[in-house]
This record gives sequence, C-alpha cells and structure tokens, in this order.
Amino acid sequence: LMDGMNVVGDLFGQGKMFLPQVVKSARVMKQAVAHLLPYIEAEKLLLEAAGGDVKTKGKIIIATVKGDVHDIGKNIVTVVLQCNNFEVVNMGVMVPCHEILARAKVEGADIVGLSGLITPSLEEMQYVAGEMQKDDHFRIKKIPLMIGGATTSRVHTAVKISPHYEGPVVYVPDASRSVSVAQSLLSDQAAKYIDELNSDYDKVRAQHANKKQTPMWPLAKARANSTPIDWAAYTPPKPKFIGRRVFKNFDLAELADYIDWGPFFQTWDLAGPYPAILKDEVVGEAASKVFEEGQAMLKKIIEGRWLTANGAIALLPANSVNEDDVEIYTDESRKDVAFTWYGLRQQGVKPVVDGEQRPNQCLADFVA
Ligand code: B12
Repeated sequence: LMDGMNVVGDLFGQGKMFLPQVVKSARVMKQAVAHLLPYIEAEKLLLEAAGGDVKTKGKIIIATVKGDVHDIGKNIVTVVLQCNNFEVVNMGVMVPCHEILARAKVEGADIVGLSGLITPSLEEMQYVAGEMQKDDHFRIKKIPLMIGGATTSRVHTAVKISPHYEGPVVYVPDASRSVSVAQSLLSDQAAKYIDELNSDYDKVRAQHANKKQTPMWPLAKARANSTPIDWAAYTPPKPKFIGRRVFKNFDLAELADYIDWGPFFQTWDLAGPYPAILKDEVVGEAASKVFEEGQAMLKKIIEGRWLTANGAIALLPANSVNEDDVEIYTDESRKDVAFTWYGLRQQGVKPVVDGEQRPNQCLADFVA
C-alpha cells in the first residue's frame, strides 16, 4: 500500500496524475488500512507475547484545525505514519485548539500535528502555537509542532507560526516526508536536526524581511485619486421594482443550465477553460472522467430532489458615503439605512499610463 501511495505521490508531483485520482487513491488506502489494522494489532500482540520489541517510534496527535473540514491529507499522513510504526491519534476535523492540547497532554503525545487547507487555518495555527507557548507542558518539554496542508508553506511556518512557540515548529510538505521529519524530531540526533531547522527558518525570515514592500500611498492621497465618474451625466436605468423578492423551490434542472463548470475543474486542480479542457492533451482524460462523474451526481441530485433551491434578492436604493462605503436604504425616501457596506480602497502607487493617472479604485466609486 505504501509503495502504491508513493507512486501516486510521485506521479502527482510530476503532473502525470491529477487530484481526482489522488482523492480516490486516498479513499482506497483508508479502506484498505481499516481492513488491515485488526491484523496488524493481532500481529503486534503475538510479537509482544513472544517477548519481541513492539515499542512504537512515538505518539503523534494530529488534527485539522478549528473551522476547517479538509480531511483527506491528514488521513493520508495518519496512515503513512501508522504504517511506519508511529502511534497516531487522529482527532478529525474542525478541532478547537483547547481540545487538541488537552488530548495531547492526556495521551502524552511526543508531537502535535496540525493540518489546514483554507486561509483562516493559517491564523488558527499561529494561535495553537501561541497557546502551546503559554502552557508549561508544551513549552518546557518543547513538544514539536508539525504543520501541513495545502495552504501552509515553509515561509509561512517560519515567518508567522514558529515565532509564537519556542519548541520546534516544522513545515512538512507531504505525507511521505512526515515519517523522516517525525523520526528526526524524536531521534537521539534531534538537537542537531532542530538547530539546522532553526537556522534555515532564520534565513527564511531574514529573506522575507528584506523583501521589497509594495509602495503605498497614504489613504488620503488614494482617496483623492478615486475613479473619476461624472454622475451628473448619467441616468441609471429604473429597476422594475424596489424591495425584496423571494424565489421558493426553484427548478433545479433549470439552475443546472447555468452552472459555470470552470471553477469545478479549477477546484480539482485541472487547468484549462471549459469545454476545451475535455479535449486537452495533458488533462483531457482526467477532466472528462471527473466531469462525467460530476454530471452523474448532478442528475441524481436533480432527479432525487436532494436539494431545495430557495433564493432571495433585493433591489434597494444606495449611495456612497464617507468616500469608501456604500449605504443601502430600506426605501426610496433614503432615510433608514438597511446596512452599510464598508469598502477597501486600493492604496498601491498607481502609474500614469499614456498621460493618464490610473485611479485607486474602491467599490464605492461606482455608486453615486
Ligand atoms: C477535497 C476538497 C474539499 C472537500 C473536503 C473533503 C474532505 N473530506 O476533506 C470539501 C468539498 C468538503 C471542501 C470544502 C471546502 N473547500 Co475545499 N478543497 C478540496 C480540494 C479539492 C482538495 C483538498 C485535498 O484533499 N487535497 C489532497 C490532499 C492529499 O492534499 P493535502 O491536504 O494538501 O495533504 C497533503 C500535504 O499537504 C500533507 N499534509 C496535510 N495535512 C498535514 C498535516 C500534517 C501534520 C502533516 C505532517 C502533513 C500534512 O500531506 C498530505 C499528503 O501528502 C482543494 C483544492 C486543492 N487542489 O487542493 C480545495 C480547497 C482546499 N478548498 C477550498 C475551499 C475555499 C473550500 C471551502 C471554503 C469551499 C466553500 N466555499 O464552502 C470549503 C471549506 C469549508 C471549511 N470550513 O473548511 C480552497 C481553499 C482556498 C484557501 N486558500 O482558503 C481550495 C484550495 C480550493 C480552491 N482552489 O479554491 N473542499
């Protein structure tokens, strides 16, 4: 199984295998391991009874952080570590920091592993590192923290996570690497490995600090350079109604005609515009397969009425206020504010192109 997963990982890395196949392989791997685990446990017991050495290489707590549902990568790492004789407690997804740390203490974990695939997880990982620093159990023992998942990176780990915790914090790019990293962290040579890691991260931090900052204008200057629109010369078209409209139980088949399949392929990491992607030389085959499966699933959803599509829209009067914000009113009298949409204005230094100063835009510029 491990050899098979390594082949999958290598082909994925070389761009010869694509995400849909990786996800399927992971599913097969998980099922196969679940089937094998009782046999592995029984074998361990036999070995122990015969006086053999069944000591694990170490205990690792692994979890996908609070707010993040992505499971697949963490499960692969769990299986790979288990197959390499580590004891792994997989806490699942969306696990709050205090639960991870409490469990790590109860289990006497040697390493804490965090997985995260969405941007907010990056901040949550910094929080976990900070909480480990505050807690004597982790800080004094310097329990290592392993960081993984598609949005994480060596630079982010070095610059944003590691400074929150004085124990070792290691970015691990993929499951196969997790074994050697965990072994290094727990070996007799750990101090040397950690020293090398820290000096590498120091370098990364220094490089990051020396990076050229994007030149910015002060907010007042950016505001003074807003998108020039002559509202006096513009009469907006009148909407057919002002207020709210609710659409109940909208026909799913009709909605399906409006699906933009582009993001579907992007999500599966298959590059190219739809429908040309289906005939693409490199990803055409994988794209066609996942498209076919997507269509079959969509048909089931529509025919089985699995979903109810309700919608609501509101057409309401609005004005820009305070230069960057938009006030939306409950009716044409424009007395009661339904809500304020706060805008962010571009503050980067804008060039002059063909004698014309490019504006620092903000959504509010496009509302009178
Ligand atoms: C499958 C998937 C889903 C599935 C998850 C199913 C499941 N059970 O996990 C579903 C459909 C539920 C989903 C939901 C969402 N997703 Co999603 N999802 C993906 C997708 C397509 C693949 C992720 C994956 O499994 N990759 C394969 C695994 C093997 O890779 P991996 O996780 O990186 O793991 C490897 C390494 O990183 C490492 N590793 C991972 N964890 C750890 C931990 C440790 C300790 C170690 C050592 C190593 C390690 O080892 C693994 C094996 O080598 C990615 C796109 C992509 N191309 O990555 C988007 C993606 C991650 N999703 C995304 C988003 C935005 C979402 C949603 C917010 C969508 C939405 N608008 O509702 C929600 C998330 C809701 C939430 N609160 O979390 C974005 C994230 C963008 C961002 N930066 O924030 C992505 C990148 C898609 C995109 N391009 O926009 N998603």
